[in-house]
Amino acid sequence: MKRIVTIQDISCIGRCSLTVALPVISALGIECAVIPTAVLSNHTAFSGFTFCDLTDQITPIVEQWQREGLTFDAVYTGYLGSFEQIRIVSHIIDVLRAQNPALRVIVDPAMADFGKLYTGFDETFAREMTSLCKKADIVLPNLTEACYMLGIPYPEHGCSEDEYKAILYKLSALGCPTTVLTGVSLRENRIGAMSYDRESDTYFCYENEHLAAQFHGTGDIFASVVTGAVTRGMSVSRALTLAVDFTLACIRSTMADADHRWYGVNFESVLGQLTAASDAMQNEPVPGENHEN
Ligand code: PXL
Repeated sequence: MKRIVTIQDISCIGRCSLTVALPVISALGIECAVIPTAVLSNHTAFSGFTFCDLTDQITPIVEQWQREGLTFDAVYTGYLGSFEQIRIVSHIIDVLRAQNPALRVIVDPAMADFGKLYTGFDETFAREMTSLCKKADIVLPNLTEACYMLGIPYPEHGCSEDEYKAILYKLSALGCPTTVLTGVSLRENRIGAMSYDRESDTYFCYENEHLAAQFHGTGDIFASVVTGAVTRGMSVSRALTLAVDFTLACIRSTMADADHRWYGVNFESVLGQLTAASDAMQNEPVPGENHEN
């Protein structure tokens, strides 16, 4: 079984970061190790929150794993709370890559959405995130995060296909071979993701229905599905398709629940779709793709 380590906060209430990464990656048939970077009472979109910083735990946890001889197939980073955490996580990527040269590094620069940075972040932090993206195999910003990382204005009224492509191309110049932009909408009532693969110089886009609702945590769900799927050997384009469809299923199930909560999506009721996708990957290896035995 593949093993991933995900490095991000645990928001005790909020259906984001570790509380979605763990179930999603597990449902995809992968062992999911965690390094919690901070414990928050709830995510930062609530009116207030407690924050217990765990920066000093990150390196000792990894050093102990080194002593045990534990290795990883992938590292997936999400919300990080400080410059120091970015620096430490960047070093950990070097250490784990030295141990496993085939390590896949997936970076979700979770720090902004809907044109605004999350509480507690500023523009210099956003620029610093680019240093982590340089070490990644796949980066998955939304449009807001991409604009902050590139230091360009957020296009309030959306983008044309060429504008999305230009953003992806500029992001890839930061040094990451595969860049994925989430929240891409080329056609009315459609939304999805677009990727750029630097080696083959090709773009890929997949959209599905755009429902008139916005929920927190969907970026974390999307990134967790992509991470799990590519670690299981899926191509990036198939992983994006699965992640777009699953994120839509989460939003649908949330909207169908009259008592739904504002702070996150009802991913629990559709998690079986990922278990099914995981079983299908086991049973129907796709020719030319790097599948497990
Ligand atoms: O979903 C991203 C996220 C993760 N972690 C924390 C957050 C947010 C978004 O607001 O506040 C603590």
